[in-house]
Amino acid sequence: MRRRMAGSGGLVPALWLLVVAVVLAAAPAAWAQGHVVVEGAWARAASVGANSAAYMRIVNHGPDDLVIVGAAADVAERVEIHQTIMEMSMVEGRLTQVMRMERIPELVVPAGSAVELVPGGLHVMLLTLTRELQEGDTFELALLTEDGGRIVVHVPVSVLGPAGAGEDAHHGH
Ligand SMILES: [Cu+2]
Repeated sequence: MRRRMAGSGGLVPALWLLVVAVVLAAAPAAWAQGHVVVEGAWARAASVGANSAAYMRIVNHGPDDLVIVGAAADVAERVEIHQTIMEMSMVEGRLTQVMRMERIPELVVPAGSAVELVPGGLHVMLLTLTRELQEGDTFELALLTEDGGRIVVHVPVSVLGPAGAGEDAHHGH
């Protein structure tokens, strides 16, 4: 009796280790292996010390929602996910529509769906550039996912936006 208990007790932890190893190996690789496609990425040219923003279309072909909890790039002191809000506000005694940006803690791209990051909407904010972003430059931006994964995007710098970006946006359905 005692011997049998000891035998099964030794097997269970070994199985758990195997399960944990498989999950750790599968989670980040899933995003890197084509479930997520980032299209039309670009960032606005700006000088050192100024702010800029990166835009793109994130397509999630996976079976699970993609939850982006932040972003990282070595071209700015801080990188945040922002949304733009239109508000009615009193300006010099007149009710005026005012555009305001705020940081969002997470950006969800639903399974089988896409989210557009565009000027005047969602964007990746690059706060206080540590490097000048010039037309023709490219830098690496990592989108950080809830499960600890990184989606690395090579972002070209542009003054006006990528040629044909407007067309990409219409391929939706
Ligand atoms: Cu912003």
